[in-house]
Amino acid sequence: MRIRSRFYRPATGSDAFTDLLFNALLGFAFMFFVAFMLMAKPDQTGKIDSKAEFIITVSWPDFHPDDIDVLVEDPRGQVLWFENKDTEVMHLDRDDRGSFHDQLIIDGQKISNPINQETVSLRAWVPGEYVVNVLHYKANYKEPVPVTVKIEKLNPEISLVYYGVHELNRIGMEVTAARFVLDNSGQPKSVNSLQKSLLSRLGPKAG
Ligand SMILES: [Ca+2]
Ligand SMILES: [Ca+2]
Repeated sequence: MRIRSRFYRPATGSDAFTDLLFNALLGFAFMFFVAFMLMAKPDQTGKIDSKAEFIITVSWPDFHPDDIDVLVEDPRGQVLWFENKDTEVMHLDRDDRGSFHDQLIIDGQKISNPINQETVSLRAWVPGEYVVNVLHYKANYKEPVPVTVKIEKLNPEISLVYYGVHELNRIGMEVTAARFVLDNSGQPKSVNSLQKSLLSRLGPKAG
């Protein structure tokens, strides 16, 4: 690489050393660039797919320390949850763990993000039944936690498929908030809350 060609002089011992130094600097600059690119890689968590067809929002009171999880089974039997945040058609934005890891540093000041929310987007839909469960993964109090579940269809305009509040009061408690069937045109039918455990199918890590 003739980077120094504008300043060409006959090569001397010190020039060879300068070349070596310059190449080493280039190497460092390249490594720094690569490291920066890795650091600057956008964090996919918290991102909502703007092309989603349906959004499922599970939330519980601000600043509450408990960890609640959403689990969604699609018509093909695939289950989306914190151990499996992506399927072909569904995406979970993040595993909100209550107040754990909710501290932010803004202008040198440590503040707590009050929000407790997990959001599932359905990028596409397939006909059949979806099951939406909520799980009390970590409990800190004996009092029940009110968990709000909202399911919205986004296209062609936002419409509510389901809205309800479910109380969870112990570790491992799993509740089916809603089951709904999408017909061949993507229209939600027969919304109900018949209980169905998804956790029992997910192996020893669950609970
Ligand atoms: Ca969670
Ligand atoms: Ca939180």
